[in-house]
Amino acid sequence: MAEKTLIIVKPDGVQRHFVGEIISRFEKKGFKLIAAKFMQISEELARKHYAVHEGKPFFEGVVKYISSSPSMVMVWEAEGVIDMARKMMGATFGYDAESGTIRGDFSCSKGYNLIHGSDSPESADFEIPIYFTGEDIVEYDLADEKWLYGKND
Ligand code: IDP
Ligand code: MG
Repeated sequence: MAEKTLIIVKPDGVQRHFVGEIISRFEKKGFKLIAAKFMQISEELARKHYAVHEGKPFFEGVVKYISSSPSMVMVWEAEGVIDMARKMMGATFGYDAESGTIRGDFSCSKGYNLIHGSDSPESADFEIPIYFTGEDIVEYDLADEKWLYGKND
């Protein structure tokens, strides 16, 4: 089974109408969507998700931001998806992120940066079960997998 990552279109991404744009970029890249839930993340789940940042100056702010309005929460799968998705997202702050990345193209804010993506396999293993049960994850084959990965013989 290929690697999985948790991707969230954050409240500013939903409010600014970027759900389709972001899904489209990952689809075109060739990632496989295996779970999705449109939901307002509770303060409790936000605290759990960002527990690694507890005690940092921005912790309360990011908890408030992420629970302030609905988000599109998803799991995407591909070989090497975690690093590829992070590259496609760009650097954490919109004003630092390179053009061509999601944050670089559409965000110029510090805290409000449109999207979350797991930063390591360990983070993905911790984050995915916060939002999804095993039953929510849909395993299936993409018809073009052999073309995507060049395993055509
Ligand atoms: P990442 O989302 O690129 O992995 P992290 O350092 O894990 O960045 O921070 C988690 C989230 O917390 C960021 O995406 C951003 O929304 C928010 N954040 C991080 N640092 C700051 C800050 O210095 N000020 C305001 N918000 C911040
Ligand atoms: Mg992070």
